[in-house]
Amino acid sequence: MSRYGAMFGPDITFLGIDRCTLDDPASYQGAEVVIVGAPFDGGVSHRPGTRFGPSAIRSTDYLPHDGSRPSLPLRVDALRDLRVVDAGDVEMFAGDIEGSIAAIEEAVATIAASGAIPIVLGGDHTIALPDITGVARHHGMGRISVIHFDAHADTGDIEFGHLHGHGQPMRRLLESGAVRGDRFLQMGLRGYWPGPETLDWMADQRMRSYEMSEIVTRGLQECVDEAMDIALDDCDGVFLSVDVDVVDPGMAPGTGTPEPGGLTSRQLLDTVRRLAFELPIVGVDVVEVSPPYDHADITAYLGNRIVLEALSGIAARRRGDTWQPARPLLDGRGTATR
Ligand SMILES: [Mn+2]
Repeated sequence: MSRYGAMFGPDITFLGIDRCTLDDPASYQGAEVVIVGAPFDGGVSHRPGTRFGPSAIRSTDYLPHDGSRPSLPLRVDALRDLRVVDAGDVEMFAGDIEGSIAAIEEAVATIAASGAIPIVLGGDHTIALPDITGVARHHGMGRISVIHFDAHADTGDIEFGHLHGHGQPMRRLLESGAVRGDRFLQMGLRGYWPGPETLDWMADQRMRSYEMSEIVTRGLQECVDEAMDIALDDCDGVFLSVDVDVVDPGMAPGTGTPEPGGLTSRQLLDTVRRLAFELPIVGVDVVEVSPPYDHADITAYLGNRIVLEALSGIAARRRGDTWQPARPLLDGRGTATR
């Protein structure tokens, strides 16, 4: 599995954590999480640029890249409490969609087989197919649920004459049996795609999709509670697929297919943290960060924080903490949260 090295940005690791090489199992032996970059934007239907996403997500921060990030709400330091390493970017030529899919699937399957949780930095959403397939190869076809944050359903069939692209991975995952339709949860859909035929197909699969109007009316918390119950029913793990365009373009402008009216960055970060804490996460991807369309690194910062919230949630869960979202950080009586 070749590395791009400094192809789409400097060859650095996520916030300064140790690096590993997937061809050298000793370099990630015992790791609990392995981060890998998928700098691929050959599947986009509109604006490209996500090949620069992994570099932006790894490096965009105003704090030193010192391999330490103490979380204020969870009081863990995930980059230290977890054994987390960065495998660099998988070589993925934008003009070779099938070769790229095969390459990232192999990388993710290798990480999952080692016992570590893969966190994949995209890249366009085409990679959800190999990301989730790679994890399912280890945990069992149909044995993992997916919680998918996105403005778009990504369940297209044939687009532009092709089976693969960033609008189709979720259909391919259901067709292959990697994921059960009735364990596929979508949050944040909105706008004007897909049409009735595709929605009928999704309904036939027993998918559960929370459109933004339902989320706003019922409240995000209630929808997430319900989604978690479904995800945990007769499944062994949960894959979290986060398309940054689930967030409103005002808070995530750097993306290829922006759709107005999304979640706030605050809502997404709180939810990712909670899901990573409460669920047995077996894999994560963060996709569709497109730095050429970003402004003031807003979207790159958000991508970096999504990864940190997932890591912090996983770290707190492994420490055996109890979920206490409303506890004070400092209570004014001389006590700090622990
Ligand atoms: Mn999307």
